[in-house]
Amino acid sequence: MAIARTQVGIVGAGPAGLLLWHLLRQRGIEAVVIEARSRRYVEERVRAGVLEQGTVDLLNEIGVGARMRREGLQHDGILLRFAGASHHIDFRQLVGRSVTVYGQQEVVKDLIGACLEAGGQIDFEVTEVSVAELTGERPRVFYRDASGTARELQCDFIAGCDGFHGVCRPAIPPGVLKVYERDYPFAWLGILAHASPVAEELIYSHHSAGFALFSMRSPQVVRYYLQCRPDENLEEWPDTRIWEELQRRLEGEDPPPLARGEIFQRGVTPMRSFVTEPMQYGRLFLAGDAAHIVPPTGAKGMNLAAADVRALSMALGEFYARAGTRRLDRYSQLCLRRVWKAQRFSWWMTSMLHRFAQHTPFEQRVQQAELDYVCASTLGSKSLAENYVGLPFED
Ligand code: RFL
Ligand code: PHB
Repeated sequence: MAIARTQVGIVGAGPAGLLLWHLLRQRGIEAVVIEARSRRYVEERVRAGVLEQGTVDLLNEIGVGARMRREGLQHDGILLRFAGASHHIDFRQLVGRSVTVYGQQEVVKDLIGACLEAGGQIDFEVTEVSVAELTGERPRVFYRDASGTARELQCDFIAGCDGFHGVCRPAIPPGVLKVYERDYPFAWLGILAHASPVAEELIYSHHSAGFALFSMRSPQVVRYYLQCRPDENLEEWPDTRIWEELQRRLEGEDPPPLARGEIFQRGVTPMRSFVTEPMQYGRLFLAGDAAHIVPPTGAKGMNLAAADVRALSMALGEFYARAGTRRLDRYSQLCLRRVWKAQRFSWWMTSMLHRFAQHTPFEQRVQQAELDYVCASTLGSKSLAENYVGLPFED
C-alpha cells in the first residue's frame, strides 16, 4: 500500500472538485484530486451550459477565465414561449445582471488544464474508492490508481465532490442524513447539433405536446432539449423526428424555421430534486451533486456546486489560518439556505413549463395563468430574473 499525505483529499473531478482545488490553492492549501473516469471522459461529458455571474467571477478570480471571456456568450435575458407567443424576460433591465452561456465541459477542460499546469495532482481512472475514519483527525481515502497500485491518502479533510452516484455520501452512517427528494414523471432528451441558433437568447417553450428548450454553445453549435418519458428509447428518435418535434414545440407567432444540422450528441436526462441534510459529517464535507440535485430547468446545478465549494474553501481557509472552525461548523447551514432557494426556483420553473399528464383542466388553466402572470407583471418577471441570474452569495 502506497501512503501519501495531503491537507484536503478531493473525491471527484467534476466542476465542484476541480474548482475547489483551485480555490484552495489560492489560499495556499494543498489538495489532491482523485477521479473514477478518464480525463477525456470528464472533459467530454456534455451537461450544463449556463453560468451565473457569481460563477463567472469565481472562474476569473482563480485565473481560469480567459477562454470563457473569449468564447462564452453573454445573455441578457431569455424568451418564454407559450400559447404561440414569445415573451422576453430582460434580465439586464429587470435586475441589472446577466448570465454567460459556456459549456460545462469547457469549464472542466479549463480547470483541469490550469490545475495540471500549476503542478496539481489529479489521479484519473481510479477504482475501489472508499473513505474512512471520517470523525477522527486524520480521515483517509483508499483507492487503486490507474496502474493498479493500492493507495492510501491521509488527509485533514475530505471533500466529497463525487456527484450523485459517488461513494462519499453513502459512507456516512445510517441515521445521520435526512434526505428530501422528488422525482418528476418525465425526462429531457438533449441534443447537440452543428446548426445556426434559432434566436439570440435561450427559448423556454411551454407546449401542449411537452416542454422544449433552445440553447446554444457557440454561433455554430446548438443545444436543444425535448421533454420526454423517463424511459424514452433513443432508437425511436431518428434525426427527422427530433427536428420535427422541436419545430412543433418551439413554434410561435414569429417562427423562423429551425436551422437543422448534424446531430452529434444525444442523451436522456432524468429529472429529480434531491437534498441531503446536513452536508457534512465529521471531517467529510459534501459539495455539488453529491449533496443535492436540481431539475435542469432553472440552470442551477453547476452554479450550486460552485457556491458550495466557495463556502468550503473559505471555511478551510479560516481553519488553516488558525482562526477557528466557525465557518466549517456552519458549512451545511450556509450552503443549504442557497440550495433550498435554488430547489424552489428549479421546481417552480419545472412545474410552470412542463406538460403533466395527470393535470386536470383546472390545473392546466392555473399553469397558463402562472405563465401569463410572470410575463405580464414586472414583479413576476423580476422574481424570475433575480433567481435565474443567481441570488447574491451570503457569507
Ligand atoms: P459531477 O459533475 O457529477 O462530478 C462528479 C465527479 O465525481 C466522479 N466520481 C468519482 N470519482 C472518484 N471516485 C468515485 N467513487 C467517484 N464517483 C464519481 C465522477 O466521475 C465525476 O467526474 O458533479 P459536480 O462536480 O457536483 O457538478 C455538478 C454538475 O455537473 C451538475 O449539477 C450540472 O451539470 C447540472 N446541470 C446544469 N447546471 C447548471 O448550473 N446549469 C445548467 O444549465 C445545467 N444544465 C445540468 C444541465 C445537468 C444535466 N444533466 C445531464 C444531468 C443540463 C443537463 C442535461
Ligand atoms: C444548456 O445549455 O445545456 C441548458 C440551458 C438552460 C437550462 C438547462 C440547460 O435550463
